[in-house]
Order: sequence, then C-alpha cells, then structure tokens
Amino acid sequence: MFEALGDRLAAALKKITGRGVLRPEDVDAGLREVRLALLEADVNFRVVKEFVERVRARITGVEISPGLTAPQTVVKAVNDELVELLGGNAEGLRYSPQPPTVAMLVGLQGSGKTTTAVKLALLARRDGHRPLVAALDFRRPAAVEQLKTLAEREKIAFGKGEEALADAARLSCDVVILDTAGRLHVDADLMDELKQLKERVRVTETLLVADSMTGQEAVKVGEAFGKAVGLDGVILTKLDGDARGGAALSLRAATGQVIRFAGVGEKPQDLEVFRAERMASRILGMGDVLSLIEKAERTLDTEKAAEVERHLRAGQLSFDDFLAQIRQLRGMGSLEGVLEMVPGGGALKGQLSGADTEKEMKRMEAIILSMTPRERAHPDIIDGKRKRRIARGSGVQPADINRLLKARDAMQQLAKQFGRKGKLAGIPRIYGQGGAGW
Ligand SMILES: Nc1nc2c(ncn2[C@@H]2O[C@H](COP(=O)(O)OP(=O)(O)O)[C@@H](O)[C@H]2O)c(=O)[nH]1
Ligand SMILES: [Mg+2]
Repeated sequence: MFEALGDRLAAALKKITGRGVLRPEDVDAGLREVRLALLEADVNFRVVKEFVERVRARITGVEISPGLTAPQTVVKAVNDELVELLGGNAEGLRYSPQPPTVAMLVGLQGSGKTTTAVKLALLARRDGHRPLVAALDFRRPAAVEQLKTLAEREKIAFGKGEEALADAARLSCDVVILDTAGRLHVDADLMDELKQLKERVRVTETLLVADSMTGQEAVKVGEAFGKAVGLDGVILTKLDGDARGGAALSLRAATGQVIRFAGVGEKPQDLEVFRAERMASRILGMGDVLSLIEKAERTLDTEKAAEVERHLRAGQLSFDDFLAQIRQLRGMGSLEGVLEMVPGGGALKGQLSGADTEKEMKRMEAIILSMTPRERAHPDIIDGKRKRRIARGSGVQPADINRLLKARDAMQQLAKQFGRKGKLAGIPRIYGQGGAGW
C-alpha cells in the first residue's frame, strides 16, 4: 500500500540538496509530490489540503538539524504530521469490568466482519480471555456457516443469535464478538436492525469494519454508521493488499473515528492493534521493523531460532534448519506481508509474484521432506545420484534440487554477512536472497 507516496517522496527529495535553511522552492517541490501522492492514494481532497498546509507550517524557514539532510528534514515533518493525523496509538479491546464484554462488529458486506470476528476472538484469547463468536447474520445461512467453520478451526466457542449471550454465560466465556449482517450499500433497514440490536443487548463497543481498499467510500460508510448506530472505533481491513490507502488517512481526519485495529492478511492471526507511528512509516515506505518483530515474536519458536542461528554462525546450516525457517516465515502470514515491513522489502516484493512464492515455498518443503535425515543434517553428501532420488521422491526436476542447494548456500553466506546483527534482522533478508533467485 501507499507505495506511490514512498516512491514519489523519495524521488522528489533527491532533488533537495540545500543546507542550512530549507529553500522555499524545495519545500514547494516536496509538498507538490506529497499532495499528488495523497490524492492518488484516494485521500479526501480537503484532508490533503489541510495536511499539506500543516507540513508546510512545520518546515517553512526551519533550520535543517545538524546530522539530518534536507530531505530527511522533510520526511521527518511529513512523518510527524502523518502520526498526528492518524491520531496516535490505539489501545486493544476494551474489556468490560462487568463481563461479558460484548463487541459488536458492523460494516458493509465483504468488508471483513466475519474474518475479523475470529481475529478479535484470538486477540482476546491472547489477552487471557475466553471468547465466543456469535453469528447474527441470518439472512445468509452461508454467513453463519462461514463463522462456525472459522471458529471451529481455531477452537473458539460459537453461538447463534442473541441466545449466544446465554451460551457464553453457560460456557463461562467472558468476551462475545457479534458478527452482524452486512449489505452491499448503506441501507436504512440495516441501520434500524443494528440500532434495535444495540438496544436489546448490552454492547461494550461497536466497531466499524471497513475495507481500506474502498478509499473515500470508507469515509461515507464511516459517517453513515456513526450517525445511525454510533461507533467506538474502526477496524481497517486489507491493509496488506495494494490498497490505495486513502481510507486510513481520510477516515480519521474526515469522520473523527479512531482507527483501533488493522487487518493485515487473511489468516486469523493477521490483526494488529493500530499504531500511528507504524502506519506512518509504512506510508513513507521506511519499513516497519517494530511490527515485524512483534509478529515474529508471536510466531517464532525462540529455542529453534537460537539453534538455527548457532548452526548458521558455525557454517553448518542443515536442511532441518532451513525447513524450520520456511515454516516460520509461513507462520507469520504471507511472505508479502513480511516483506512489506522490512526496509527495502517493497522492492523485493515486486520481484516475487504472490502465488508463485507460496508455491515455491511448498516445493522447497516437499524437496526437503524427501531427503533422508542424514542428507538433511549433512547437505554436503548430496551427490548426483541422491539428487535424482530426491527429485523423483518430491516430484521435481534435479535442477530444482540444485536451486535449493544454492539457496541454502546463499542463506549461509548471508548469515555470515549479517552475523553480528540480531536474528530477526537476518531472517527476511536471508529468505529474500535465497528465495528470490528461485
Ligand atoms: N487480504 C486480506 N483479506 C481480508 C482481510 N480481512 C478480510 N479479508 C477477506 O475479505 C473477504 C471478505 O471477508 P468476510 O469476513 O467474509 O466479510 P464480511 O462479509 O464483512 O463478513 C474474505 O475473502 C476475507 O478473507 C484482511 O485484512 N486482508
Ligand atoms: Mg460475514
């Protein structure tokens, strides 16, 4: 997302070479790019106008701080203003002092309510609560089934209709997430239905689920739901996609709604508490190492990671280690999602087409699983004959085996280069180098 803004800014800022005080013409040139990029990202034009003026006020006549270049000074001003516009950091779910906590999700059809209901339930579970998800979308039986299936897969309690609250009490679940009906457009009947539901059920919070890909449409939706039903915040979904991203900026600025969570993938663990700093640095394409670390910590088996690292440093990376790395990467969600958060990852992402990467990872996995334990531990013994056997076993060509062997060498090589850095810094790069040549 927002790639346009990061790239445009970088290009515009390269031209700024001034020292001392920023020259007005450089400020103008930089701000022109900011304005165009935001409009292209489908940000509401009034929001853009105000944003640009505020950045201008920040940087006009400002001395370039020692240690910063002129472009960095502009980037910093844009970043600070973005953080302010995005509205600071959100907290997680607000748990009611008198359980159950009831979070009601509302939004248009396809915005991601059902998926997000399960994501929120998992988040509540990580916070030490016992969640239940409840289907209230009766018009579409398939919608009830969808929620039930997702909940079962994650072993989350499931209920139907308002009786779900009684189910929750019986099952001693203290958090109930209501997945309500959606429509393709804002619709008076739906609003009435939701309003009435809210009158009957003691709702702790009402959260709008909004698709970030819909740009300014999300602003209209936010206004309509806010007026009719009342909102305590917004969950922006599909921020992993190539959303033009205007929604994040516009929603906050134009409707005053607080963005509370960000959906960053289709998997149930792909939900983050919204952080303005992170969003701002993503917008600017400066990478988002914090998010990556948090996500990685949730997924990584740290002991295994330490072992892999020991082997890497000793120059003895086995294919068992390699397999563990691949699986960890996949556990973090899509590879694209991971790459987007790494500085420079955006460029790498462009070289990899999504579906193929997944396929390649699966193929690598299949090859490694066709090796004997000894071959995995001592890749050096894999000769031509063994290659042919492994290729037959995993249904690939011997050339594919060679590529995997090379990827391992590259990973080993990189590990040496990054030897002194933390393991997290190494992992995505290692994959990037080892995998991009596939
Ligand atoms: N990539 C991505 N897809 C999402 C995200 N949230 C939801 N989706 C997808 O959007 C589609 C619609 O989601 P769903 O939960 O059924 O929407 P609902 O009609 O509002 O309940 C599904 O294919 C989801 O997998 C997200 O954060 N990222
Ligand atoms: Mg649904």
